[in-house]
Amino acid sequence: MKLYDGMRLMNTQEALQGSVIHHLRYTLGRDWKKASIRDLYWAVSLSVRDRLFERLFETENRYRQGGVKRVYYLSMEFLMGRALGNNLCNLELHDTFKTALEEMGVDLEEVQECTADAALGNGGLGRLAACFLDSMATLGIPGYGYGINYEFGHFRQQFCKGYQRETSDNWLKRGNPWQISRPEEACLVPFFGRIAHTRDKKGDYNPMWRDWEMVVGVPFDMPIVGYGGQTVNTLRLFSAKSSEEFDVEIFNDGDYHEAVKNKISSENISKVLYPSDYFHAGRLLRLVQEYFFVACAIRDIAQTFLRSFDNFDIFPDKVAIQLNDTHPALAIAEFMRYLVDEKALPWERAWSITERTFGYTNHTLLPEALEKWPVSLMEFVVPRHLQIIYEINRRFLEQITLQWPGDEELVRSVSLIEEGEEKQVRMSHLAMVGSHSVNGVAALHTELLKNHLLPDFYRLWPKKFNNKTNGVTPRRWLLKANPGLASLITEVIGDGWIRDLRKLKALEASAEDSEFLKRLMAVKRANKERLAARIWSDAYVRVDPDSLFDVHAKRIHEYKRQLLKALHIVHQYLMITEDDICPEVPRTFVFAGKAAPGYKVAKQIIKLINSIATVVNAHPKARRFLRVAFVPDYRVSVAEKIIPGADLSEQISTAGTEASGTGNMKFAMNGALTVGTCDGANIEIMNEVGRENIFIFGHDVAGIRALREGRDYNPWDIYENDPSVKRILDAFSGNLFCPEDPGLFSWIFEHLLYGRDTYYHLADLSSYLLIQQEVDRCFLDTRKWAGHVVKNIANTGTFSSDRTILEYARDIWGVSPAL
Ligand code: 26W
Repeated sequence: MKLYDGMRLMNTQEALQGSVIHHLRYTLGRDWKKASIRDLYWAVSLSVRDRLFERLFETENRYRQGGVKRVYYLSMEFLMGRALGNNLCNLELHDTFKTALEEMGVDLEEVQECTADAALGNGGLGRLAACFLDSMATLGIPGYGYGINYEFGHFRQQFCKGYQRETSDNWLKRGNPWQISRPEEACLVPFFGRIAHTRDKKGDYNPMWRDWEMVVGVPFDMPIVGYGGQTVNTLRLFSAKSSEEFDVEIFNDGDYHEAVKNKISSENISKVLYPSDYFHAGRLLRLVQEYFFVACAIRDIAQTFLRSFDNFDIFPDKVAIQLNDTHPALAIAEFMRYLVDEKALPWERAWSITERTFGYTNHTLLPEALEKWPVSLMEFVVPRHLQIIYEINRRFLEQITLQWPGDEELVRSVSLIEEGEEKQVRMSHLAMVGSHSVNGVAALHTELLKNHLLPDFYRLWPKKFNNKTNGVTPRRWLLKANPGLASLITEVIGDGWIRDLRKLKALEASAEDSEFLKRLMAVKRANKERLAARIWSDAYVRVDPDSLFDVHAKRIHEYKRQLLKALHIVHQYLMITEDDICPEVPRTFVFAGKAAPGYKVAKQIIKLINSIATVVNAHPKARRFLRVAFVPDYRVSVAEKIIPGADLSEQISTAGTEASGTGNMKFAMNGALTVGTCDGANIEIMNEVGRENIFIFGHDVAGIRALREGRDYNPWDIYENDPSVKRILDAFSGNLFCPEDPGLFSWIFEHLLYGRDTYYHLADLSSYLLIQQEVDRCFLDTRKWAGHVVKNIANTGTFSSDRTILEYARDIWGVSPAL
């Protein structure tokens, strides 16, 4: 026994080479001489995985022996990206492996490039979850991700005549060396059925959930290694499989059921990630997914707890569950059902345990993103949970009425059930009532939550509300994505920043050091060359690395205002072609991002940008100063290439709409200057780097509110009074960018002028154009620009997800590192 426990794999070059050959021959059955690049990827990954498992067992022993409190991060999305490079980086084995493979004639970079991203998320929310897993493992916090093992991840994006085309992402087609299935820990999840209103022996009401159908949830574990390799946590993703019973005809009860018959078969549950964020469509399969996932998670969490403890009263001392938005909020009802129905706990005790266990994070203020489920749909899918939600609500409203007798308006506004033609369950209310903590993801966002989105709840429980400004992991977003910058930083201030990003502050001492600034800009230049090559291979646009790389990369949404960026480009183009004014600073405008397949305006914006690119890039004069490139299929691995090569980071959402943003942090950390509105974490970035090192423009939240409430936003005035605005908009109605398809973009003219522009593009346009002139002036003075770059990098320390996680651990979870 002792011998096995002490077993250690060697990390010398020879040992690594031996391990790769061993896996090629004996795990994969491949002859070394005939191995394909994919075979090599597998062999290398399995060799790395062996090393992870050693630490995984060690970590689990440490946690069990310590009887530690565990954190479960429940999220419908985990945008992990590629695993191999990140694991090598965190194990500090990258260089050894690289040389070991080089000696064998294998290029590690090429091996990594041949693999798909794990794209189990849409954008910010999913990537935040991935950064959090990295930070928890790095800090030695016993934290587990729980989610769905979608067979198809986020769709792949292609452009066809400038329009977005979606193709499916069959990322598991060739297997996945990083996933270990655990069929022995599969769990059974009941769905559908009805409630029998029975009584127990004492005559008390004792409802029974009957005639349900079972689905099996099979866990797949992905090891998550922290930097330095001491801790390996896991991300547990569930796949749905049918149970024998499930195939029985079940939808035979009325028209509604008939209509959805065959639509849901158990394998479909984990088939595909819903690709639309910020829009709650209320689809049956989505509700089924949400329930399936939380039911698996709760069973699993309870099982783990019961392996070490037997008294549920200490559950909140041993378990914290964090809800990543409302998508997993049914976990609250499921946990209550588990405690009351399966463990026979009295309601009050169960409720107190539940409340002390859960925390809820809100990630968006947009009303169309807020989840509400029709009561009828819930009754169909999870009848027992609906009953429990009603009981939670009854008790909650009773308490409200006691405290504020007669305040009907308050009762209606905080109720978990929205009355109306179709009664709906408000998932954010369920999440808030069932949690001891509610947090926003940036200071401004939390203030808006408290005072505008949820003022009644804030009045009820001011202490529940708290802010946790987002962060990003410096391991993936600096050390791995930008090795040139990382080694320069390490050379100057040592490598302490990798674990403690605030140490970057020490770089400020070099802000005046010409030699350092030169080297810094040489790193940027090399990254821009790499990016230029990528833009050529992926977007077929030749760009000049000496030009200013101006980047807008994120999901396409009206509130993020890609359209405002487009207006700026059109303005520049018209100045060159009509006024004969040539910009002093040539620019390369880079766009990247996907539109939800059903979001028509967002898809039109993509087409518009591609059309602008076609016209601008072909114009003999304009192309000397401007290039426009839309890089297709934005994903984690592409972000890792784009962000280090950016000079300018566009964070131009309408004030009060972007909860936080995390791309803004990644760009600043990688030495891009930000042009941004007073929105989300931009404000905190400004406070950290200093007002003089960032380009802030446009209306702030109060200004936007005044426009909205005062009804004095008249875009026509702006159009009539500002000739450059008029000219830009006329270009859209005049078919300048769609000569072959007249009228294609006239909607933009109408959209922005006829009062349907809820994101106030024209209100911010003039200050946006002005600040861009300031950007140009600054860029011309290379030394000054470089100084700003240093100030940015040096002051992004607070935006490490390590800081964020330590705050969650301290304020919400009550856990500490178990090292
Ligand atoms: C129901 C469909 C749906 C799916 C996803 C609605 C809403 C979402 C997410 C909450 C949207 C999202 O990703 N929000 C982003 O979360 C990031 C991490 O906190 C923030 O940085 C972004 O500002 C926020 O838009």
